[in-house]
Amino acid sequence: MSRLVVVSNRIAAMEGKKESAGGLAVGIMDSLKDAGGMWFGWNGKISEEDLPLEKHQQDNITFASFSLKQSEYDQYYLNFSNTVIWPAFHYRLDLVQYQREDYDGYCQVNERLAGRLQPLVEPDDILWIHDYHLLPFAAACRKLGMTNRIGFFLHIPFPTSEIFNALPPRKELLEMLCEYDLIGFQAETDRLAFIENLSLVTDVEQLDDDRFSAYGKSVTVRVYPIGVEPDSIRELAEGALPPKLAHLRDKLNGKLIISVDRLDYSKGLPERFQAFETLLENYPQHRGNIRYFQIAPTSRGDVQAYQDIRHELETEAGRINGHFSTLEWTPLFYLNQHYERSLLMKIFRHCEVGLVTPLRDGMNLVAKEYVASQDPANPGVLILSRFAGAANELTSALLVNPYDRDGVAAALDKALCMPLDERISRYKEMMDVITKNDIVHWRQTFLNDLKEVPIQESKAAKAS
Ligand code: GDG
Repeated sequence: MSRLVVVSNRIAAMEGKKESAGGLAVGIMDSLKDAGGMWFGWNGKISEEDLPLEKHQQDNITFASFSLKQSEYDQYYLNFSNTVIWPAFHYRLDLVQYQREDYDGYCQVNERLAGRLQPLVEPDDILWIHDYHLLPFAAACRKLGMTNRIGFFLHIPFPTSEIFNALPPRKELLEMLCEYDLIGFQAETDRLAFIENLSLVTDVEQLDDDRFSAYGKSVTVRVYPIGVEPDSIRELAEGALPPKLAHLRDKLNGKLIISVDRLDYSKGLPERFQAFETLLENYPQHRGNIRYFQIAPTSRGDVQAYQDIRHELETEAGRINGHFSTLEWTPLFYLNQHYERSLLMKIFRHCEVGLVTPLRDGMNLVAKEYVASQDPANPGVLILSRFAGAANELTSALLVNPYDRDGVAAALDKALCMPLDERISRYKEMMDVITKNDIVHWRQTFLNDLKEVPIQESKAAKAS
């Protein structure tokens, strides 16, 4: 039986701590447990020596991880992945800093990783590659003569041509992507953008509804909206709040608004803080009666744009609290810390409003986690950016434009005042989708498709 080989930039540190791992890591682990196989990725270490792969075995899964040299980390991870692709794919061309040598380094790391993986892979293994760090990975494998089925899932948006055209290696990137047998996107808009971009740089023939031929290769392109694990989230959320938080909750005697995001400029945090300020200005009846918790653990702290946004938020939080706080009341708690997953889910359940307003987001799992954490008899209200992939499914959320601070403030007021029957009916509609399109559905549909999509003729010929 063919094994599954998952390749992602980082390997999740699982080792038995299932309850603290995020849904995506659990979803991938479960796929690996089903088929047996290997998870291959960076171990987070930097070393100038060519160290052997670090390997360990957990049941039927091998974890194989590599270290990076400082120059590889800089060019592949910091610069090309996180200062070119991430901002561009989130429509922030103003933050892109492109240098040809970073792109070369990015491709070389992909090639080196493919070379290290090759001896560990059997010809009938199925490879599932994750995310924007590894766009060229299949092309690197093909160069080595690997004919395995290789699928790719992009967790972030794929931009339209106005943006993608600005990337100097756009043609190379598209051609390399065509080396995958199956490409999965979060949303139909991403899928269409990929096909549009491809059609602009080369001749594309549509072979089937979702199968295309370009550059003499054929690739199937489908949408797989990623989901969460609603049962396990509900279990985590149902436990009691730790005493200190419960005390804080009881003391306020009002309603809580919660946001949880990696500290990232794509998540729209400054705009959200301003919308909250507009709420306090335009709807003074809420002053003293609500509190907004923003949890935002630091992420990619060695990229300048992430340091900038951190400073901006600290200033904004101080300014808003300075303006509106009283001796008895502080409106905004900004917590630049990482919390245990089980605690986060409990916090979600105790907050009347989930405020999720990214400027762009492939999906946004927090939106789904917030809903899945709620008490069905007394659920909170989700306010969701229409620019998150999740907005395609969670149409019963209060959908907002995150750039419109008056609109978001009005949605906050509506959410804070929403009657129970409306909250329940919106919650039920969203839970139906979250339950149907859960993480198990996501991984199973992707992997079943990957096993079944036609492979390329040239590869089939080589394999026979
Ligand atoms: C990328 C795409 C896509 C956050 N703070 C803490 C914490 N988290 C967890 C959340 C959630 C995850 O991190 C964040 O997932 P998101 O989907 O919201 O966003 P990205 O990290 O940008 O993820 C995104 C996703 O990939 C999956 O395809 O949805 O669009 O950008 O699970 O709960 N977890 C813990 N402590 C924290 O302080 N334990």
